[in-house]
Amino acid sequence: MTDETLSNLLHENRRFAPPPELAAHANVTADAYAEAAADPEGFWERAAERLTWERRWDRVLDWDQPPFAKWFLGGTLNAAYNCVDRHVENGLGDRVALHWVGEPADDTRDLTYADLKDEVSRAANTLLALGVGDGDRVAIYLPMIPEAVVAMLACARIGAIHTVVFGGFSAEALASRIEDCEAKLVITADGGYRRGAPSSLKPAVDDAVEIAARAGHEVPHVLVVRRTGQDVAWHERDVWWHETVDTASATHTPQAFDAEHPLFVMYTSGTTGRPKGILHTTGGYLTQASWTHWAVFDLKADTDVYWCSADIGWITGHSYIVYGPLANGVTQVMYEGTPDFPERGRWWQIIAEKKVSIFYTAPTAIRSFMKQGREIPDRSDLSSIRLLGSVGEPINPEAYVWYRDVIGGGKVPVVDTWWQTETGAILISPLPGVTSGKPGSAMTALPGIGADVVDDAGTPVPNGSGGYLVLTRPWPSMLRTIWGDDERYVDTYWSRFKEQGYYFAGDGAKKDEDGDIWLLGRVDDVMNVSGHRLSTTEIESALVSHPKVAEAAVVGASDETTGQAVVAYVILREEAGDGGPEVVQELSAHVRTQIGPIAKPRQIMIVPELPKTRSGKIMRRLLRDVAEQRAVGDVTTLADSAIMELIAAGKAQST
Ligand code: 6R9
Repeated sequence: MTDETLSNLLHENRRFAPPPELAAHANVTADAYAEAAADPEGFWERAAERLTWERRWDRVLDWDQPPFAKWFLGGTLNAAYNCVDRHVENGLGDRVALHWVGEPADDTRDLTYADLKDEVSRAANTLLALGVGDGDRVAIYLPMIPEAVVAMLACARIGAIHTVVFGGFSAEALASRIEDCEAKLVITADGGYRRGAPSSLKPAVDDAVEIAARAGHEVPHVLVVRRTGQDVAWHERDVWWHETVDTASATHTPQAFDAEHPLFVMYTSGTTGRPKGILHTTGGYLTQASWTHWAVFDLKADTDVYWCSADIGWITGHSYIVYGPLANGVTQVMYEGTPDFPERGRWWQIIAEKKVSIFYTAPTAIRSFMKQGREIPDRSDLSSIRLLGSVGEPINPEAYVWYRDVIGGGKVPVVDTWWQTETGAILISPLPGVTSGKPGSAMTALPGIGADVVDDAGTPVPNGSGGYLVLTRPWPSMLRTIWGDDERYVDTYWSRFKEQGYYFAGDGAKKDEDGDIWLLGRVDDVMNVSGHRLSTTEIESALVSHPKVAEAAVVGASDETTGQAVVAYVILREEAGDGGPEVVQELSAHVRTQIGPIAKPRQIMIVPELPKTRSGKIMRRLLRDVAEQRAVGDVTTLADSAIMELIAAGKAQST
């Protein structure tokens, strides 16, 4: 990428210094950067000491055969013991681990760390009785209920490898994951609650197990939690959770496993082709998930109440609901439902009621709240909040400032955390007691992490320029491979900058004049308009900075004259009405003044919704299909597949 390419980005001069009180007591100070730079392995070794190991490692990092890393060689530990038992042994058994909030009003459950230890032990004994053991794979297809956490930890406790599949995925998607990792057990529920009504899960599992059987893979058992009480078909392979786990012994002695013992496989979609089973192992993953959770959120486990709104079927749920927070022994909120049920203020009511102090969510959620207006959160007392986090997509400066002002009372740090399923834990983020945050920037690599922005040839770009985000050093929670496909692992992540030995993240990024990093979206989201490279994020942020716009998605559609042309899909804020040709003109002019004439959209479409994956990422691929007047491609990973029909039927306004 050349300099002019992404040079327009964001005339953003706002800075938010850490609150002095927070900085004075921060878990991590500026010294950490220098310490880690001087000795990254020593730095991670100290982070690993925050965990309880049965046997200490002999060597921190084995990078003798890149890109296949081994961390904490010779060390042994049990992840579930670290997340549960050790807190009970340390006298914290009565501390609430999960304030679980069901979607139906008044359906709540509190589990202490002692409760969790009993539940996980019972579930571990049940899995063993079902013939699941060390190294076996278990697929988990559950709603956001405590049993999902228990099931994951029960696997970890006995050395079984879990693969959590988001409850909204289809039977086919579930089947392909079951087949790919040859799961020996599926853990599911009769159903879950979604917007006030029970929605079934078990029929999809029944279908998936049959699809897998036809492909030659038999699943011996399905363990079923009764959540909604709805009728389910029953097969010989099925067993009820309440008839097995609830009656099992609560005594189970965890065994220590090798630091490199596989902990889980998380499937993530590539740009094309089959989903990739990203493999994470035990010691390095738990070290970095727990250290980053403590450092980036400045966690005070004795007093904080933490809430991450992600689903457990997403990597964020793994690292920042299950492994990081529980390894750190904090009290957290876990919520089953959608943000707006039974009313739009549901999240804010939960924050007020549980006195949540640290809240972690995604830009897509923030933008949809912006759209509804601040009156809704303003009705709840959000004064308990002392830190906010964002993950999943670049956060537009306007969304950042709204989040900080409206949810954070204009005074709390916002940490914009960049990472991936593959990275296992946060790699680029402000440190809340150190960094003066810039709205829209994930700022700098955390201590112990090597990140850079390079050009096509792999040479670091100067400040003020854009290119590709790379990771220059191995890190403890890095993926170890793609399940069953080492070659695809090497090709996907390590071949683009082979010579330099860099990990290719697939994201475009820019270093600003201070050297701080701005993420610009996936590389395939970079457009080329008349030879100028433009990032979708940049134009989306310009649109979102207009007072009438709630959310925007931009794609590059092929264009006979310019190569690609900018096509924008815009959701208006409620007070802006339905829009009309004047609004479209106004938005077009706004982009022109914010970025320049080159970025002016060829077409702006006002739409009621945008197509998103379940983890909140906009599926620009589908919007590109509409923009290029093609039949819309595969919609199976959409959270709501009806949205594409709405968009196709929506008012298309050309500029
Ligand atoms: C954790 C997670 C990874 C991709 C990543 C990037 C985007 C995540 C971001 C961000 C800008 C951030 N992404 N966090 N982009 N700023 N703070 O989201 O994992 O589902 O694997 O997605 O998400 O494009 O490459 P995953």
